[in-house]
Amino acid sequence: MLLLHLNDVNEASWAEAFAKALHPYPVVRRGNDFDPTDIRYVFVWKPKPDAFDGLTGLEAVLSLGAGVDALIKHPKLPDAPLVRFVDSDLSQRMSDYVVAHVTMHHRIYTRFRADQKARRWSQFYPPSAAESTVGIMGMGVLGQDAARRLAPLGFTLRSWSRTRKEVEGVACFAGDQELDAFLSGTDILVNLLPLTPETTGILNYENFGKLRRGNLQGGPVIINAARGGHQREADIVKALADGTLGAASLDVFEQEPLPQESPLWDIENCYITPHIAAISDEKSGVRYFSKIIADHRAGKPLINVVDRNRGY
Ligand code: NDP
Ligand code: OXD
Repeated sequence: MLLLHLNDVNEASWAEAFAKALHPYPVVRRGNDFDPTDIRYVFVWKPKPDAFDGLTGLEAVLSLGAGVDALIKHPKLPDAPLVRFVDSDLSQRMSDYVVAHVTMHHRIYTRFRADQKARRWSQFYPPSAAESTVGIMGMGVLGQDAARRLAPLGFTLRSWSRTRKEVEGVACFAGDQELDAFLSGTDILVNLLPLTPETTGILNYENFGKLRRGNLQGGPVIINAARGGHQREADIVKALADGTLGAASLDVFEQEPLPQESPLWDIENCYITPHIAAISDEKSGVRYFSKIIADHRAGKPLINVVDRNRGY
């Protein structure tokens, strides 16, 4: 039996779609009449403290989110394997966000917008895409997809991950010892890391100061579409004010929703979106997790299982 436990999304709609896709396998929601020991799979998003109570027969926890940092911290998370969302639809959506913001900053939107507001005719030619380096932190499912979609646009690409990658057309850096070298050649920094103790606060003033200067007019840029815990917002405010950063695109925040009193709201060269870079689409999610359940019932191994020791 599959139990849905979703908060802040339309659980009823997901349940209906799962029931259709998995029929005749039973699908239930909180409040339905069922024996918790019969639940083999629980599909969760923002689980409440009692989400896993009584689920003694669980075979897997299924995460609506690709990022599992919050789920891993759930005090009662059972010992069952944890499967996260990995899907081409999600990757496409994230790459849409990344490409939009990279190209916007590459063409120095902030400067020309300010010129327009001031009715100032001031010609300046941005460097070509090939003369601009995009550095992707986190070269997993989403980072690699972003690289694949930025490459045909002509950008010079580099990446940073825990273990070394070999990707054609991308200069691949790996490990803490190569972080500074990675940053020193980056004009536009895209963060697609998972949030772990090692990556918490990595978008900080010291690291901003290590990015390449002089290539992108106005200063280097950061784009954070991963987690708010990666960024030190006070450092971003300072760096945007003193020119250490030319601009920032932020989809995620230390506290969400971003508090009304946050100074980030009023900063001209800070581009805020409310954690919408990539949604786990219902149709794709139901297709993905239904196949995982069906395959697992048929004796096949689970895929995209989170390594709890690594934290992602
Ligand atoms: P993956 O697990 O596929 O990739 C993670 C990448 O980060 C890997 O390349 C990994 O290295 C690297 N990494 C992890 N720890 C370190 C470290 N300490 N130092 C250097 N590199 C490290 O994740 P996804 O690509 O699927 O997703 C990334 C994140 O995007 C999610 O965790 C989530 O937080 C966020 N997200 C945000 C959304 C939004 O709407 N804003 C939507 C979906 C996801 P290695 O390859 O060596 O293991
Ligand atoms: C995710 C997210 O991790 O939406 O999937 O942030």
